[in-house]
This record gives sequence, structure tokens and C-alpha cells, in this order.
Amino acid sequence: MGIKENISEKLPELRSRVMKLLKEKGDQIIDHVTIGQVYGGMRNSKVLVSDISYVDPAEGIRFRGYSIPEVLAKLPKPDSAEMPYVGGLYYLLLTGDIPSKEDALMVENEWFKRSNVPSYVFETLKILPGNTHPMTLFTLAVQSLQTQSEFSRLYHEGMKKEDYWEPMLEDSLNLTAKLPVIAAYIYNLKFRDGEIPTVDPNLDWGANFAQMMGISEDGYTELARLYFIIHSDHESGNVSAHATHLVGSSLSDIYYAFSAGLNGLAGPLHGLANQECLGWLLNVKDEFGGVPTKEQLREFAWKTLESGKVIPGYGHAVLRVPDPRFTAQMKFAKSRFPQDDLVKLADMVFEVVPQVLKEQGKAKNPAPNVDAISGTLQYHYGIREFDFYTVLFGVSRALGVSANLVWARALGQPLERPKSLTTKMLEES
Ligand code: CMX
Repeated sequence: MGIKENISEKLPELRSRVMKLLKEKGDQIIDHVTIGQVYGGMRNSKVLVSDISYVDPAEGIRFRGYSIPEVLAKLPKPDSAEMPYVGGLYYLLLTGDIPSKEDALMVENEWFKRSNVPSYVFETLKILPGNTHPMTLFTLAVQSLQTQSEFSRLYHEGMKKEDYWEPMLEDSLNLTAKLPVIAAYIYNLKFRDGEIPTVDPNLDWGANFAQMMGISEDGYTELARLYFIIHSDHESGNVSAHATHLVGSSLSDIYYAFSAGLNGLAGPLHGLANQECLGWLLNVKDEFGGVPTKEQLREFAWKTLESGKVIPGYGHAVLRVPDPRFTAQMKFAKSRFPQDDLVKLADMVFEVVPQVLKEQGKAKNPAPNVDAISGTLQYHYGIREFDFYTVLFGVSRALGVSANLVWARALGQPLERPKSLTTKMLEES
């Protein structure tokens, strides 16, 4: 079934469930907020809602109720491929249903039809200084597409509130269709000959990205699909998702909203950690001329902490166990290139660093997060310019945040506007 038809069918029931919930339990207290949370980045304050994904601290992400291994097993795959169609994951995020192969191919086909990026976007990126960070290029490219927003056009024509989600879905499909092309172009512009990539109609979204990056190894195509699936969503409170949601709540269109999210993803405590993590691993290799002993690695980790820095790729604001996104990527690496020095090192870091962080006693979660390994895999396939890695994260994150925006508009979620207090008020409270 088409995505629009599927959402239309489900919407009346969910709208009435939400109305009933608000009517019957609107005043029910579900959480309390402490001064520690107000000053502490609102950790674990339960104030957002998303039916698209949920992060269980003791288990990790579930997309529409399915764990990562379940998603990888249940989504349809191209013939003889190991990893599923990313289009199938998008169908799942948007509708809550595991798609048939036909459904997944329908999304892939929509993406192909909408993949043309207007030439002014490339021209805009070209005139920026050569030292512009790929994430800045990426955000600007997304923002420059804003002129194409169907939501914005129809809003100004006076569309009814209950119809908002339909052009939001159009915009979401249009935007996500173009992101692999934009990302591959940014890579070419920054690190190669600046050629504009061409989409191959015979390939799926993930495979097209690998092809546009000029990497013909099958392994990279599989990795592209895996990577784009597992980074897509991580419930609503992380910086990129929350920034997108917040900006979208003012009825800004997806181009405005998602570029805000990308700006958040560009921070070193969030998406940029993947580039920082690979840098840290390479520093270890340089320092010891290869893979060190465990004792040497331990000392290096302590030196990082003693110099006041964090160990990138470790710790998490919600998770309290190794991130299943880390586990999925480590499994991929070990099954395909176990002898790679960086994979061996990342595995050794996994053995050593949690213990070091435990001894230091600060991090609530000493386990690896998604960023502890993702750069290592890209590096293996020849994408060695770390600055680019967060762009990949952004391509994937668009899937989750756009699905959330479609549903936020469908359910008429309001402008987000929490209340602030002064320090004096808190002192006197
Ligand atoms: N190395 C060193 N110290 C760490 C640490 C790490 N990997 N993880 C947490 N800590 C420290 C924090 O800096 C904090 O120190 P202060 O009290 O001095 O400020 C203390 O431990 C408590 O932090 P926390 O409550 O456990 O973690 P937060 O929820 O505040 O922060 C995160 C979570 C991810 C920012 C943090 O663990 C971190 O900085 N990790 C390294 C960066 C990283 O990998 N980020 C990527 C996260 C995944 C993603 O969003 O992409």
C-alpha cells in the first residue's frame, strides 16, 4: 500500500486515541522535574512523545517496536544482498508496518523520481571557501532547497490544519531523495574533482550512494545500507531530532527544520563524535606505531581523561549498555575484515576503555555508542577524510526526523515552548 494511503488509513484511529488520552488523562502526572535536571540538560525528563522509535536504556533503539537485529532480518532485501533496502526502513518508520518488497521498491522508486538536485544548489556550494566544513556545506544545501517546499507553498495558500501532513510527506520524500546526491557531491567537491554525481535508475538508494562515492566493492554497498538504517532515528530527545522537532513545531517547513537539526548534529558531543573517535584511534596507532598492548592503551586512555578531554565514542545520555548500533557495525567489520588494524584496535578499546571510565567514576555509561566504530568502517573502504563522516550521519538522520515531522503535523502537535525560571527563583523554591 502507498505510504500516503497507509497513513490516511491509520490517522483517524491515532487521532482519536490521542484525543481520548488528553481528555481522560490530560492532568495525570507522569514525571517530576528536579533542579538537577533543569541545570543538567533536562536528562531523562519525560516531556516528548514519538511512536517512531524508543531508546530503552538497558537495550537500545527499537524502530517501531523492532530491535536492530529484527529490523535487519525482517526488512526486504535486494536479491542476494545481506542488508535491506533503506526504502523499506523509511516505509517502516513512516507507517509502522514491515513493508513487502513491493512497498520497499515503491519508496526506492519515489526516491529515484525525486532525486534531481537543482544546479543552483551545486553552484551555491562551489562559491564557498575551500576550508568550509562539509557539515556547513550540507546544511546550506538543505536550506537552499527550501524554495521547493510544498508545505510552505500550500500553507501560504491557506491549507487546512488537518491536511498539513500531506505536503510534509511530499517534502520529506523530496528531501530524502536528494540527500545521497548532495552528500556525494560534497565529498567530490571537497576531496576530489568536484564532479556532479549521477543516480543510476537500476540501483537502490544505498547502492546509489556507494556508486556515487565511486566505491565499487560490494561490501561498501552493504555498509551504506546498514549505516543509513541504523543511524536513522534515536527517539526525540537527542540534539538533532529535538532541534528538528522544535523548529518544525513553529510550522517551519522541513528544509528549515532539518537544517537546524543538522547544525546540532555537527557538534562534537553529538554526531561529530564519529570523526573525533576515528581521530583518537589513529592517534593511538601513531603513538605506538600500530596496535598497542592493552596496558599501553589503558595508559593512553588515562592520559586523554587527565588532559580534561572525553574519550569519543563512549558514554551516552540515555543508554546504559553497549549501543546495539555499535554491535551491528562491529559484527559487520569482524565478519568482513577482522584483520584490519583499526578494527582490532576498536575491539581492544571496547575491552579496555569501559574499565578505565568505570575507574574514573564520572561517566554514567562507560560503554561504546554508535560513533565508536562507524568511522573505522568508512576508513576501511577508503573514505579517509573524517570531516565527511557527520554528513553520512545526517543523510541517515533525515529519515527519522522527517518521519517524526510528518506525524507531528498529522497529530497537530503544537508549538513547543517550555518555561524558564531564574536562578533566584530556584534558590527560593
Ligand atoms: N569520556 C570522558 N568523560 C566522559 C565520557 C567519556 N566518553 N562520557 C561521559 N563523561 C563524563 C562527562 O563529561 C561528565 O563529566 P562532568 O561531570 O565533568 O561534566 C560526566 O562523565 C557525566 O556525564 P554523563 O551523565 O555520563 O553523560 P552525559 O549525558 O552528560 O553526556 C555524552 C553524554 C555522550 C555527551 C558523553 O558521554 C560524552 O561526552 N561522550 C563522548 C562523546 C561522544 O561519544 N558523543 C557521541 C554520543 C552519541 C551521539 O549522539 O552521536
